[in-house]
Amino acid sequence: VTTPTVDVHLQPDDLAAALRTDVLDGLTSTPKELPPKYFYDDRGSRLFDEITRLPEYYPTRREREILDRCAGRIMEASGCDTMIELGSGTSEKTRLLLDAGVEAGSLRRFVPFDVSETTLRDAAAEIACEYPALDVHGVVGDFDHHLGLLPGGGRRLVAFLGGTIGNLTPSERKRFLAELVSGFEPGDGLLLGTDLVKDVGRLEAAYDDGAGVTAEFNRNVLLVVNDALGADFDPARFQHVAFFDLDNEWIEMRLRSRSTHVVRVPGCDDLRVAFEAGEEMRTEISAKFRRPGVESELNAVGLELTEWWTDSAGDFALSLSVMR
Ligand code: AVJ
Repeated sequence: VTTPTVDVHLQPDDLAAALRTDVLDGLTSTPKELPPKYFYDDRGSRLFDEITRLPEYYPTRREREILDRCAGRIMEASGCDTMIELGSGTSEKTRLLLDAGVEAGSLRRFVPFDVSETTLRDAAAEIACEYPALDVHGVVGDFDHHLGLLPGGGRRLVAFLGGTIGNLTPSERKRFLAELVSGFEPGDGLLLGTDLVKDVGRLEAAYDDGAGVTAEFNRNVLLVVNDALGADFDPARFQHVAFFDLDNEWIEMRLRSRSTHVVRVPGCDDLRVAFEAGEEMRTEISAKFRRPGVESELNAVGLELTEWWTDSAGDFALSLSVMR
C-alpha cells in the first residue's frame, strides 16, 4: 500500500479569511444571512451525523437504498476508471461505489476532494488501506475556487452525493456546474444526488425534527462564529425556523431573534450587529428538485442526462450525466 498523494490548494489561513469576509457580508446585509458551509465544525459534523439517523430525516437512508441496489449498474454505466468525490468527508456511502468498481475490476483511482485537510488525509489513508487495488489521490480545496483543478487523465466520474448541491441557489448552481465541467473531457460523467419535491409536511419535518437535533445544528453556526471571530452570540436567544418555500421549491432554515439585542464581533473590526425581536436571519437553503429541472440545469453546461435512479418511495434521485 502506498501513502496517498494529497494536493493542498487551500491553507487554513484562506479558510479563516473567507469566513471573516462571509460573516461580515452576511451580518451587514438586509436581511441578515450566514452561509451553510460553516455549520460543519466538529460539533456541527457530529450533529449532522445524528440528523442522518433521525426518523424524520429520510434523504441519507433513501440515497443509501439507491446505492445499495444500483452501485454495480452505476459504475458500469459510467464506464469510469477514476472516481472523484466532492465533499468526500469520511466517504461512508461512497464505499458502496468503490466496492462495485473494484469488484468489476474497472476502477483504478479514487480522488476524494474536501475542504478539511485533516478529514481528507485521514479518509484517504484509510481508503488506501482498505482498497489496495486503488490509487488514492486526495485534493484539499473548496468548491468556489478549486473545482477546475481536479486531476485529469482516465475516464472520470465525479460523485456529488447527499443532495448538497441543494445548498446553492440556481445561479450559484449554474456557476458551480460550469466550473466543474470546465475541466471535463468528453465521456467524463457526473453522479449527482438530489432530494426531490414531495409532501410539504414530510419536507418540513425533516428539517424540524421532534428531538430538536436540527435546531441545535442550526444554532451551532453561531458558536462557529463565536469561536472563529470571538463573537458573543448567545444561541439561546435564537429560535430555529424551517419552512418549505413553495415558489422557490427549497427548504429555508432561519434563526429568529427572541429579543432585541446587540451582538459584538471582535474579529470583524469589532462590528456590532443589532437584532430586532422577531428578526430572522437565513442560515441555509436546501433545494428540492424535479427531473426536468435537473435535466435542464445539466444540459445548460453540456452534460447529457443518461440515467435517473430513485429509491422505492421516489423521495431522492441519483442522476448520471455525461459530457458530450
Ligand atoms: C448536508 C446539505 C445535504 O440540506 O439536507 C440537514 C444539511 N440541513 N438538515 C440538507 C441539513 C439541515 C443537508 N445537506
